[in-house]
Amino acid sequence: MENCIFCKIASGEIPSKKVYEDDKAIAFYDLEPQAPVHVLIVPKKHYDNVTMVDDGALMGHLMQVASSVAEQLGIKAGFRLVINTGKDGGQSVNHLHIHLLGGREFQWPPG
Ligand code: DGP
Repeated sequence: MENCIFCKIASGEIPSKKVYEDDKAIAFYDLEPQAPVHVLIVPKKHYDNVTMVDDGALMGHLMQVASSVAEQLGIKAGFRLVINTGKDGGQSVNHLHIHLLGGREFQWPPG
């Protein structure tokens, strides 16, 4: 997808602080961290958002990657996974991504 920042990060055209990569997904630190640990798990294939995904196995894989990155980064007390979707969901980058947030206690309900 032309002019998609996460496609460019996935292809290596734009550098990122990578914590995990395989043939389907990449995980890297968020540029604007909202918690002591804030990583984005991103499929290499472009989907505008979660409503566009037609591949349940890929979604399952992304969740497994998120869980194993949490373990890799030592977030033992718990973590939060977030998929912002659309305008009201607060999505600012239109390439599906899962936020992995940890290293502090979170509130509920979210803001
Ligand atoms: P969202 O608002 O859910 O679409 O989250 C997008 C996140 O992406 C936001 O937390 C900031 C992060 N972000 C935007 N541009 C870049 C970038 O170029 N590099 C990295 N590492 N993160 C980015």
